[in-house]
Amino acid sequence: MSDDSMSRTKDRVPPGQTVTEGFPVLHYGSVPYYNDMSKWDFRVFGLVEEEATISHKEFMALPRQEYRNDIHCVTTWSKLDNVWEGIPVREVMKRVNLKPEAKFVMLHSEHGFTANLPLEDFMAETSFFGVRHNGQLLTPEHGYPVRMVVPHLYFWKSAKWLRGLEFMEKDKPGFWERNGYHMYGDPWRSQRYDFED
Ligand SMILES: Nc1nc2c(c(=O)[nH]1)N[C@H]1C(S)=C(S)[C@@H](COP(=O)(O)O)O[C@H]1N2
Ligand SMILES: [Mo]
Repeated sequence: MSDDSMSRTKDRVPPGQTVTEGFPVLHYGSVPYYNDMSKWDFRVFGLVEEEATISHKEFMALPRQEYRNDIHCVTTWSKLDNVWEGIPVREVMKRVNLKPEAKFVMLHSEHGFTANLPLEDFMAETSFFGVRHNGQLLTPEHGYPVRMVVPHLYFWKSAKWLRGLEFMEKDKPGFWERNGYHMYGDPWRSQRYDFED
C-alpha cells in the first residue's frame, strides 16, 4: 500500500481499533429463526401522536437505498467499506407524528434486547434499517430480517432483529448500557464503558 492510502485508512480507524476482513458475530442470547413472517411486525410507540404497527410485507416494500460505511465494534475490530441496502429512517418516520417532547429513542429487538440513542443520532442521514449487507440478505446471525445500523457509534447500538422503536423524553440505558457500556458510544472518543467521558 502506498503511504498515501495507508494514512487514509488510518484516518478511518478510531483509537484502539484494528481492521478485520471478516465479519465477526457478537450478541447476547440466541439467534431468532423465523418460519412465518406474517407474525412479524414492527411497532412504533412511545411519544408519538398515534402508534404504528407495520407488517413484514409493508416494511420490506419501503423504499431502499445503498449505504457505504465503516463499522466499529467496542471489542476493538473495525470493518471498512461495508455496502448495505437499507431503508432510510425517514421512510418509517413518515408513518408517525412525533410529539415535541421526544428526544431519545429506545430500539427494541427480539428477546427483549434494547439499545438507546439520542433522536438526532437515530435520525442522521447515515443511520438506516439494514436489510442486505455486501450483496447478500442479512444472515440470521447478523440480524435477519432487519437491523438498525448507526455507523458513527460503536456497533452495539446497531440492534439486530429489530422489532420496534420507542420514543422517549429522557435517556434510559438499553441492554449493554445497563451492563457497563457507555450511554452514547462515540468510537472517536473511545466511549467504551460508562466511566469514560
Ligand atoms: N439484538 C441484538 N442486537 C445486537 C446485539 C445483541 O446482543 N442483541 N449486540 C450488539 C453488539 S455488542 C454488536 S458488536 C453487534 C454485532 O453485530 P454483528 O454480529 O452483525 O457483527 O450487534 C449489536 N446488536
Ligand atoms: Mo459489541
